[in-house]
Amino acid sequence: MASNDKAARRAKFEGAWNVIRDELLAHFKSCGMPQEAQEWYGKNLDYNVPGGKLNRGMSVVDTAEILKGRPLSDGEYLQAAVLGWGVELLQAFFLVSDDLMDSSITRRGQPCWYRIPKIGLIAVNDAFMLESAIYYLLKVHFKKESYYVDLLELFHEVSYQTEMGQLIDLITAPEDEVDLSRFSLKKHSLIVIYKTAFYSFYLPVALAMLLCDILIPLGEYFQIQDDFLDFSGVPAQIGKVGTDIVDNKCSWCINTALASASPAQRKILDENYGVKPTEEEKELAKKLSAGKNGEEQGYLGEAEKRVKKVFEEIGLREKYFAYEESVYTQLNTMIDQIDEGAPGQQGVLKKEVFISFLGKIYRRQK
Ligand code: DMA
Ligand code: MG
Ligand code: MG
Ligand code: MG
Repeated sequence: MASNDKAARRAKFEGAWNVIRDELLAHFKSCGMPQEAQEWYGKNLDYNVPGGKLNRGMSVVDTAEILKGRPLSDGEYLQAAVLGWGVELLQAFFLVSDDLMDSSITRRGQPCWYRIPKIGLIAVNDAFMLESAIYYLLKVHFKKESYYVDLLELFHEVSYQTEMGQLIDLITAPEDEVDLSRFSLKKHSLIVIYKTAFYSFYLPVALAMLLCDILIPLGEYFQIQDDFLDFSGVPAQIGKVGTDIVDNKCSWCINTALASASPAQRKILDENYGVKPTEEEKELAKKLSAGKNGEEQGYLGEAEKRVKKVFEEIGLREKYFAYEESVYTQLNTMIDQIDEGAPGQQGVLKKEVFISFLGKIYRRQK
């Protein structure tokens, strides 16, 4: 990546911070907070959030683009940037408190926040407010998304892990009691994985995955296969008797059929979809299967047969095979666009993972 390109990406990400910062301050003001407090909160945000390298925050946006395989739309960019600045807010929350606990002097080339005159221990509450800002932003920008709870849980879990890491960091190294026998590389590894690795490397990529997961379209394809096999598969092959038609399920098959049914076919579907076999049909099925339970053998009632006939007339099988080939091509394109990074680089997404997932389900028969 050219360095000016990198600078432009950074400038764009910083531009999103201005929007996000204004949103936070406008909400704070709308709660009736006095002018003096608005200034305090504004200084807290400006001093502690945007001054770092921004690697963590920007990697949410970068990963989202890699996963999408194309530039993000304006709306997608803002959402990715909110998650990115969420990571930076989390980092700011940890750093303000870390500096207090470590009795540090400077951070990012300036005095630590708690050492600014009049701040002192109020920095504890300022740190809490940086953390809470994350959840305000998530609510505003993601409340309507299906993965909103996943985002909340991810931030909560990673925060908890980081706090565990900070605890073992602090109690392994009490400032007033040197005892090197407490140390070991194993202990060190545990400390650094918990206090740094989860929130710095795992969190940004995991957030981007929630935002635009290739595993979501893959999972969608998998379920459409399941719907189709419910109609087309025989019990000996799929290991179960399909019940979607009789159960009135909102399956890929009925919805695809409805999209191209003639009025006459539509009438048959309306009258027969979701209609259970009659008692006589069940009896007949039992007889035909010579005492065995007819339902387990997959004998069909007349209503279900009529639905299946319409599915065949509509060419559902051909439509399914066409869908399968097109989704397969699309998923392969998405996988191709995954940037694996330099060999040995940390935190990269290996194409192999997705190729193997797709290979496991492509053209599956059960
Ligand atoms: C940093 O550990 C961990 C968190 C969660 C901020 P540290 O105290 O070694 O960091 P620094 O050297 O930046 O104070
Ligand atoms: Mg420290
Ligand atoms: Mg520390
Ligand atoms: Mg350190």
